[in-house]
Amino acid sequence: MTEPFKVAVLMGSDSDLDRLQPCLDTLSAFDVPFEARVLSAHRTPAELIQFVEQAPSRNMGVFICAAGGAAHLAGVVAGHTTLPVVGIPMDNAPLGGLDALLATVQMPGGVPVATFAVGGGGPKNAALFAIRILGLSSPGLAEKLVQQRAAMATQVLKKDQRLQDKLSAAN
Ligand code: RP5
Repeated sequence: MTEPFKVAVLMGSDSDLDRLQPCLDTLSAFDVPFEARVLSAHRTPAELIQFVEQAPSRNMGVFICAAGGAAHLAGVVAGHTTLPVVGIPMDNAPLGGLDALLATVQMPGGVPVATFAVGGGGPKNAALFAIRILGLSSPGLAEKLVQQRAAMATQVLKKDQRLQDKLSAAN
């Protein structure tokens, strides 16, 4: 059996970790193996590049990069690999993440970074997007994604039913 691809989850600082937790939790919920590292494009550039260059030989399939402020992490990673790179801009003070969003999303042509939302569902969606990429070569993961969507729809329909019941009771 071939070894499943791993996801490399990089964060620019340990101060990003709490907000990134939904990303790690989602990968765990799908049983997707990952390595999470604190590596900074600015503070540890040599170690970052070494990690990126070794990633294919260590069976990494996708990078997820979370950084705030002058967020160059995802872009620098994308410049050193042909693997897919997913960026999560972190919502740091004082600019609330707009700085990181623009730094992550405004990549020059030829160096793509799939950029997700600041805050909210961004970290979770980044994980789900990475899982969708890996699902292309894993029927088991693709099936789990189908189940996840069905479970989400069931939850929403239950909420709708509760609303309808409440409205009927009020009239
Ligand atoms: C970025 O700088 C990190 O991703 C973090 O969001 C931000 C601040 O880092 P700390 O000063 O909290 O270590 O590189």
